[in-house]
Amino acid sequence: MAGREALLAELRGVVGARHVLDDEDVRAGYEVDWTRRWRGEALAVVRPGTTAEVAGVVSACAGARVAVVPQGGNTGLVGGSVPAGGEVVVSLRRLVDVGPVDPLSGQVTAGAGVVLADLQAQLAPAGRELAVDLAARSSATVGGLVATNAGGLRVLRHGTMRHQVVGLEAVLADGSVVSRLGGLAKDATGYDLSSLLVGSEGTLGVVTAARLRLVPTRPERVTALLAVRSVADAVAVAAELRDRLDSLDVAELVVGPTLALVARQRGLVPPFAVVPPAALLVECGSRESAPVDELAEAVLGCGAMVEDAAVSEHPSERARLWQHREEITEALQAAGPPRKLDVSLPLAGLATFADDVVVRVAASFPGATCHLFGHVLDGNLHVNVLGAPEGDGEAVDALVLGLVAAAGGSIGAEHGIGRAKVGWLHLSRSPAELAAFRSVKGALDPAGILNPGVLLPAPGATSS
Ligand code: FAD
Ligand code: 2HG
Ligand code: ZN
Repeated sequence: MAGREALLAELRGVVGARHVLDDEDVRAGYEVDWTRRWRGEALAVVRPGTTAEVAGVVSACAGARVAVVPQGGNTGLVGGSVPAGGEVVVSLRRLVDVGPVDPLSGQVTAGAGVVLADLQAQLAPAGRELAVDLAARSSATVGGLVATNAGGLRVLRHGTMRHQVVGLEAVLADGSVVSRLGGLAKDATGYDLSSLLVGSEGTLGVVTAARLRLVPTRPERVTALLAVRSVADAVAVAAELRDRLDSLDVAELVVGPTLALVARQRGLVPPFAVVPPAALLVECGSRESAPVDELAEAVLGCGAMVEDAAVSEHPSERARLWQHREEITEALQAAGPPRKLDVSLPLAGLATFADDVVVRVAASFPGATCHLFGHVLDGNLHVNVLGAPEGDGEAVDALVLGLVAAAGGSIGAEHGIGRAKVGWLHLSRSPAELAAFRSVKGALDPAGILNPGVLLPAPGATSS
């Protein structure tokens, strides 16, 4: 207890008393994750306002042998952003500086706490944007997007967050600061620490700022919701549209039962006479005029695979079409809680997996239903299982992730491993890879104070 009080006093000295939250009620929102499956009591929540303060906080915690949980918008879906018990939560949300857009390099530097939607709003006058977009845009932060290597809705065109990061500034476990914010497009001077931190889920360093590559906005947009006959046809149609349309930004799959669920839960009316076996939400963008004819022609070229289509270039109607895709996570949470799995498959095996997993889950867990949707051209399916008998959650995960591994897929496509998938990492990573992971972790964080129990099992009780 004396150690706790001494640490709190030191933390107050670093960030100021009002940014050390140790009151139970004030801490509460930082202690439970978005899914409400993961929660734990923090020793305190600390809100540093500068990189130097982050370094001071990490040093103080390292000195006291107290673990640190970095937290951004707390929208993560694998339990990596909340404490297990006894850690200091370091909220980066006050690091909200956005530098000027460099028109020559097309880059910007943003603080870790900048919320994605705010960043896009600040970039808009320069006619540029970050290429990563996702439904959690009004809360997810730059630091969280980097730390999870977030994917989202535009990966087919621009890649994941990794591909947008030119360099990072971060605080390492000993409190030292590493910084690569100079914006050099080429830099072959050894290990790429920035890249190593991307997707490290707060286990190797606390990201304080990112130098980001931007893309020109394509504000003239056309959106279509296409009814297709099967997941196999959805894959084929999406690939056909990608090959025909330079303007294609988005191709999102929603299977029929999931379309019906989101409509029911959110009071939406799908724009089809009957709910199809699967639907594809596609969107094209242009700087001049919405490529409506181009999209229509390409869709017609897909022949009988597309049974029906709702198309619009008008913002309010486009937003209505998007609701059938973007509101799925909220709808599942309201109907659930669901067992949430985020997997990727080789594209050639995606449809077979999608068909198999539905049948196998229903057969093994009476009353359970599989809801499938995702970023189809990335081979990324979100598998949410509703209605599995109480206590069968781990068995559901085992069945689904076993099928994924057998099909040559990944058990974690874009949400990360967090606490939720630690026990399954061996299905996607070899013993040699896991040993290398442990070596990297041991070298950069020998005392194991950065997010213990996330991504890799905690080596021992280092968290308090
Ligand atoms: P948090 O949830 O706060 O943290 C996530 C992880 O990053 C934790 O391990 C945390 O410790 C670590 N972390 C956070 N900030 C830092 C930092 N500054 N330095 C080091 N580590 C840090 N994800 C996708 O990839 N694609 C999607 O399409 C998508 N859609 C979503 C839709 C909804 C409705 C919701 C709720 C979530 C969605 N997500 C999606 C998941 C989530 O939004 C992303 O993982 C996002 O990147 C998390 O950002 P955050 O700021 O909320 O991070
Ligand atoms: C999405 O693509 C997110 O909407 C969330 O990655 C997926 O809720 C999910 O399972
Ligand atoms: Zn997703």
